[in-house]
Amino acid sequence: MSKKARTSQLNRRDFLKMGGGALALAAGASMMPTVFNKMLKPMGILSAAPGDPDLYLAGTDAWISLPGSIPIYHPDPLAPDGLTTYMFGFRNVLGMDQVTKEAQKGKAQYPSPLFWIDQYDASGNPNEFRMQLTNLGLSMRPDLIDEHTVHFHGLRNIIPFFDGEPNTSLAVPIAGEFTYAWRVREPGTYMYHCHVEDVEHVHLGMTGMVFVKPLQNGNTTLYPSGKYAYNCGDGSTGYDREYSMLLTEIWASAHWAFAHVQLPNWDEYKADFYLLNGRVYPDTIAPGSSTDFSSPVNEAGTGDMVTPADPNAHLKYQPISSLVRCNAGEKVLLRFANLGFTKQNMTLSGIKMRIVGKDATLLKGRAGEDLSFDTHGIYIGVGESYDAIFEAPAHSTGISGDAPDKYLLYNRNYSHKTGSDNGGQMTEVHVYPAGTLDPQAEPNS
Ligand SMILES: [Cu+2]
Repeated sequence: MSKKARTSQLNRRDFLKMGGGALALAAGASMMPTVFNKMLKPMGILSAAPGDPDLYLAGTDAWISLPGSIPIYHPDPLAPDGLTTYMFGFRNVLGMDQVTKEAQKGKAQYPSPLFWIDQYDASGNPNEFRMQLTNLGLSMRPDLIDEHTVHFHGLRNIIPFFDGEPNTSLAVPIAGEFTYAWRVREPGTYMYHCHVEDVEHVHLGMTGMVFVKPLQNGNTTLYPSGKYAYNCGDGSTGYDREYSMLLTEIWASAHWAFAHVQLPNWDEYKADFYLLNGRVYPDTIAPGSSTDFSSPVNEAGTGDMVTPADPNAHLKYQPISSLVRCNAGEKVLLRFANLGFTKQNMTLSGIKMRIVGKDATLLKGRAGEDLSFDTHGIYIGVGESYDAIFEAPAHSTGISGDAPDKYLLYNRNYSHKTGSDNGGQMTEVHVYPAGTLDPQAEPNS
């Protein structure tokens, strides 16, 4: 992604004219007095350097589709046709005019948009990533005036101001605007989520993944693709294709409760659905939309999410596919993260994975010793991330012809896959004969 030129400063006269806190109201928002007081000081400081955002998220609500039936909660009788489950979430509104942006209220996606950042290079190109956040309110719950934030989970050296934890920082009220600015020095796999009422807003769906790309990228002498998970120095984290694998959960009655102006009792938490990138198998292997957050593709005219072709129209607000496609001999990076409330084990049957990173840290010791390891399955705790690279095995040409060989990637806890008739955290790895597929254009494609 190319960096845009930034207008780094409001001029001094504009700043004095508007006054610190008044900038919070620049979008024409009317706010609760308490919210205004809370935001007064920080907004004035931040808005001195607005710049163009690399990504523009809007917090709102949504309906998604999950299979099966759980009387009386699922499908929710209030859900629009073809959809089943009430959610909170984010939506990428980059490039939309004000009217189109506001029309996205009630049209969040799940999980939240995937995005990626180049590692900050203090001596070279200063790469500062800017994420603007607004809050469109909740279409189903006009009585709830919850704020939203973005907490960049695992980001080191962050100042509280950009941390998204609302008690020590600030949060964005309905119609408010705030721009986060990050310089990330540690490459790896991260996640993000809203931190307001975080059990609620995380469980209701305000969760997504972030990749930080290492400075070593572009160096083709260590690995031909020039793409690496980390600054490994030896090509050991080189890969040809990469896939986010975000693990989350849905407790149907809690989602029903929010749609029906009730409060769930979180003591009774029991997930009904275990999701991979916001879907359950076999929806996980259905095609997805583009993940290029810098030029989001939306429905012409309305700015709504694009409706997938039949038979996948029900996945309109669940745009991320988990189908792994690769050529024999290629290296594939699986970026796992868990933002559910339960530890999981993801197992790849028939192919060894090499775990090269954990929690955005290369698995090398202080003296450079190799701490990576081979495994078929990896336990992923809540809030943890793992980077796994596998080499696609030879294709069984002669037995399958040109059809891909298929391997399963699944949660080995079978109770998380069956129960009701949902399929859970499972997807497929399709290995094609060498040279069949073009190079990957963007993650998860
Ligand atoms: Cu929120």
